[in-house]
Amino acid sequence: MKNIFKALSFVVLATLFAGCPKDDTITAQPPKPYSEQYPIDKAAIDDFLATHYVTVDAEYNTTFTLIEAGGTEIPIKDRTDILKSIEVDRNDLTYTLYYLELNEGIGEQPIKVDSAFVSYKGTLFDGTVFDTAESPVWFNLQDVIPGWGEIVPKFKIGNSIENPDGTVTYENYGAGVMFLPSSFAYYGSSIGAIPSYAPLIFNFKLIGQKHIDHDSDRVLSVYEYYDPSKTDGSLLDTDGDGVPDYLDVDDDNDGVITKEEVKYFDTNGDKQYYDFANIPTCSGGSLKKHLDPSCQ
Ligand SMILES: [Ca+2]
Ligand SMILES: [Ca+2]
Ligand SMILES: [Ca+2]
Repeated sequence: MKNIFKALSFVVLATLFAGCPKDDTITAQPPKPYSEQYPIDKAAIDDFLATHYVTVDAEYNTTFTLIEAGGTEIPIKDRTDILKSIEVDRNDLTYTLYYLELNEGIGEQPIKVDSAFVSYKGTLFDGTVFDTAESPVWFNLQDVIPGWGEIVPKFKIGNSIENPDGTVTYENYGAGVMFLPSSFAYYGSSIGAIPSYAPLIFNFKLIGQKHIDHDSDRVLSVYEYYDPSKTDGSLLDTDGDGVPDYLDVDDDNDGVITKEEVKYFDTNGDKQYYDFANIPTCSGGSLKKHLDPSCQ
């Protein structure tokens, strides 16, 4: 499976995600309680998944069609081959987020605070397309609607091939569809064609990703974001000072900043920084030295 994007026809149609659309008017309704709105969104999503079937083309573009009375197509809710869900705690509620895994991808996987290079089509549940980017666009997943940060990191990027004519061929990339309750989208805001409290559908392709070093300590956040000893998505805070490692410039609170602890000098005497896997442990210790206050 592959898809060709014309690299030169790079058009950004993504103003919706920047939070300040150029031409669209934003209006905000008085906020509804999340506990009131989620059951409404969930019913709409469940109904959609029960009454529609999906067709997928060779480039992972999707079409959703209402199953006619007597129709024998398989509703999305029964597509156990591609339908997946995760549970996410937010606003004191536990949400079920449904998504379709059309292709997992083969390469690197962003985390929710990384940047992702994504093409997408956003639709309302009545089929209205409110935004589309056929060529991929870079997003920091922290800056866009919360659903993207939950679902996009479930996928991996693919590989790219530069063609002699300047185009780039992408293949084996992650591709999916997310069905988002409004609290994982724009909630009470009405933006362009998106009404307030609208659950949204995004068909997306994860073409590329960049791991970010949020605290500039030369350790990428992908290695210091989650606490590996927990399975609930807790953030890693090695020194327990309330500042998670990905934002803490001195992760073990030993008075020596992490950037100093992960540097070394090569045989030419030039300063280098260890790749994460190669950061040494303290003598006799099991923790990498920037996480172990017993050595610097
Ligand atoms: Ca870092
Ligand atoms: Ca800390
Ligand atoms: Ca330190």
